[in-house]
Amino acid sequence: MSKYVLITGATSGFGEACARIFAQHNWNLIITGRREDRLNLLKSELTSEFNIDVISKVFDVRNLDEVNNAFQSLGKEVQNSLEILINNAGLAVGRGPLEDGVVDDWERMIDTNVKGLLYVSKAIIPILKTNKKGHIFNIASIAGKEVYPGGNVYCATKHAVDALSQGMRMDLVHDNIKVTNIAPGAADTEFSIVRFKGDEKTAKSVYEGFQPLLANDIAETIYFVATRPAHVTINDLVIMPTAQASATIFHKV
Ligand code: NDP
Ligand code: 8X3
Repeated sequence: MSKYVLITGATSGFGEACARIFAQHNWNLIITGRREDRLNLLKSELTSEFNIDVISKVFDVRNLDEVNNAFQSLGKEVQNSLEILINNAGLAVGRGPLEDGVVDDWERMIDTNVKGLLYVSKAIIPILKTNKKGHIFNIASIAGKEVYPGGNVYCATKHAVDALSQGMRMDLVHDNIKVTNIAPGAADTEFSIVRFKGDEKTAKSVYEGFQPLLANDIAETIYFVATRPAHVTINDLVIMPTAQASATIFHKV
């Protein structure tokens, strides 16, 4: 049976682009997210175009029971062929000084970016260990390498992802499981629309005056890393728009 890649947050942005690129290379997919309509559309498009198996699982990564139920129902054959987990589901909500922060925004970010990634990893790592090989990609951010004004809680969650990538690598080195931390700079996905709660004007302004990364830039990189020889692991990648030098320094025209 062909190999499976499991992608969380496949309904838009990096996750959807990863689904497309792995499908193009004949990988079977397990795609997840909360928006069932989008998962169904992607599933029917990729199944018919590439003649692959696409399993879609609708759940919220913040809900431990939903995460465990989703993966308990994976068949043995699928589990045996699962090679890659892309921990991508995540979000920023709000940007501003800590004292003005909305507690519910903080909880959404911490519960999704940190606890959700942990729940999914805990469910999937035993499968990879049984298979005696695997590759976990954790989508962190430049916000996991640097902190910027108003980024406080989001940056903290992405620093946590960076730390978890390092910790997983140590825990899994004896199990032939690769762990790659991916840290992108500004990428034009639905990220800013979500961050600014539907305020399209503010979201658009984030990407004005320079060429941001596109979702496919990240997907291509992940596919490249995933297809290195068995003895080669790329541990940690910072991927920036050419016009971005740091979390806060942009060349805008
Ligand atoms: P998008 O908003 O386009 O995609 C986010 C994905 O995460 C969606 O598929 C969404 O699915 C899923 N998701 C969010 N919350 C949950 C949840 N509670 N349960 C399940 N799925 C969830 O943004 P990006 O593609 O840009 O973001 C992907 C990752 O990349 C995130 O971790 C983000 O922090 C990170 N990142 C983004 C950068 C950028 O500039 N765009 C730069 C660096 C890192 P659904 O809503 O259907 O549940
Ligand atoms: C998303 C990029 O710069 O908003 O992680 O933190 S940034």
